[in-house]
Amino acid sequence: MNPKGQVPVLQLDNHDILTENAIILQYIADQAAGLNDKLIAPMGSLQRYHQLELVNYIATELHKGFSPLFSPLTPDNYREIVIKSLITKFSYMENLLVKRKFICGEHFTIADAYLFTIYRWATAVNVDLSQYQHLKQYIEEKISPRKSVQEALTAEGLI
Ligand SMILES: N[C@@H](CCC(=O)N[C@@H](CS)C(=O)NCC(=O)O)C(=O)O
Repeated sequence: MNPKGQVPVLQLDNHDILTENAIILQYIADQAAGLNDKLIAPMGSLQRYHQLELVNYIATELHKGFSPLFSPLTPDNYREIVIKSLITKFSYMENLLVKRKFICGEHFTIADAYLFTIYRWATAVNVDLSQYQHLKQYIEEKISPRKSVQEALTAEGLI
């Protein structure tokens, strides 16, 4: 379905398809306007661009930072470099969460949904994030218990 041969891909009711995490997340948030106006800030507001800054950081620095760790072809010495770099990049999230309830501020946004997914990969590929206590607490107490998160994990066969 995705000419790029990647996930995610979202097929719309009119059969059009959307790709790229950061774009699909914005689309879903904009569709939910009226039901949940807090998933992303209004178009044109500075707050929206700050939220998208975080979504982009998660996409380009964290998400794609993991990619070499999923390949059996990655040499061990390069794997070590990648792990070190990822751990450093997660410190930015930890530092934000010292002062914030959620990654963009006071409420759940698309950036939290994305960060939760990427954080879970760390365990699978031996990236030890245990030093980041605020991040761990946020994941375990604020994100994981959400009904929609549990439903999504169940639907994906992950719990
Ligand atoms: N630029 C894409 C990257 C998505 C991506 O890296 N997807 C991975 C899975 S997490 C994938 O499909 N990898 C298979 C491949 O690249 O061949 C996005 O941001 O959505």
